[in-house]
Amino acid sequence: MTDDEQTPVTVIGLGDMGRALAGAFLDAGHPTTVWNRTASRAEALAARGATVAATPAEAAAASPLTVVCLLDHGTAREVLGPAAAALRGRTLVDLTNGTPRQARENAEWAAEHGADYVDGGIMAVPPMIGRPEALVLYSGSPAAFAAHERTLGALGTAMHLGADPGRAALYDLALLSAMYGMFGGFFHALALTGSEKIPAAEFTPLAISWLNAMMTSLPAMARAVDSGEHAATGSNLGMQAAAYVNLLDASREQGVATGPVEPMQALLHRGVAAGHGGDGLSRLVELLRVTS
Ligand code: FVH
Repeated sequence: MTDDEQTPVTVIGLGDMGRALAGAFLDAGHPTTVWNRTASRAEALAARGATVAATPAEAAAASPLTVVCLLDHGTAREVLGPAAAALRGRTLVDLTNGTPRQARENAEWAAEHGADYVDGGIMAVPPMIGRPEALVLYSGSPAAFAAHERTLGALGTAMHLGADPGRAALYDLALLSAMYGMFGGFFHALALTGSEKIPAAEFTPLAISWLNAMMTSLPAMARAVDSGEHAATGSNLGMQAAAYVNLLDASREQGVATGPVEPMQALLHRGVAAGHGGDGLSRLVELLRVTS
C-alpha cells in the first residue's frame, strides 16, 4: 500500500488523547483498528466505524502503522511486549510522553523485533487534534516517517526532527519546560496580585502584554547562548540579582509562597558569585549544565 491510499491505522491506548487520535484517523477516512485495556472506551469509536481488537497483538497485526498513546513508557512496554511478533515488518509510532533515553530504548526494542520505529511528542491537547495548530514532533526512522507522513498528517502538523529517535522527546520536554516555567511565574504573579484582591482577569491582559514584550528578547538570547558572547544590553545580571530580592521580600510580606521564584534567585546569585554580574541574563544557561 502506498501513502496515497487510505492506509489502515491501529491506535493502542484510548485515553483522552488516544481517543482524539483515533477519531482524527477516522475523520480522515483511514480504516482504524483500536485497542484499550478498558474496552468501554472504544465504544464511541466503534460506533463511528473503528474495528475493536481483542488484544494489542491483534490490533498491531491489522495495520501497517500502529500508533501508541499510553500513560507512560512502562505501560507502553508492558502493553506492546505481547504484540512484538505482530509488529514485524510494520511501523510503530509511539506518542506516549517519555524521555530521550526511553525513546532510544524503544527504537532498539523495535529493531530487535523487525519493526521500524518513530517516536513522537504531541504539542497539543486533545481538542486540538486533527487541526493544523496541533503540532506533533517526530524523530526516528526517516523512511518510515516518509512512508506514513501523509497519514500522520491527519493528526495535525507533522514535523520530523531527524533520525535520532530521542530528538522528538528532547524537544517535547524542552518545550514543556518553557511552558511550565511560564505558568509557574504566571500563577505566582496572580497570587501576588490576588493578595490585594485584584481580580486575575483584571491583571492578566497586562501579564500577556509584558510576556509578549519579553518574548522578543528570546532570539538574541539564543544567539548569545550559541556564541558564548553574553554582553548585557542595558539589564545586566548583577542589577537583576539585586532587584530580584524584592520579589521574594514582597512575596513574604504579602503572604505568598516563594517556592516558584526561589530557583531563579539561586541561579542569579550563582551567576554573580561566578563573576558574571556584568553579563546578560543568558549567561545563566551555562550554569544549568550540571555535567559540564
Ligand atoms: N492529554 C493531554 O493533554 C496530553 C497532551 C500531550 C501528550 N500527552 C501524553 O499522551 C499520553 C496519553 O495521555 P492521555 O491524556 O490519553 O492519558 P489518559 O487519559 O490518562 O489515558 C491513559 C491511557 O493509558 C492506559 N493505561 C494506563 N495504565 C495502563 C496499564 N497498566 N495497562 C494498560 N493500559 C494502561 C489507559 O487505559 P484505561 O485506563 O483506559 O484502561 C489509557 O488508555 C501520555 O503519555 C501523556 O503524557 C497527553
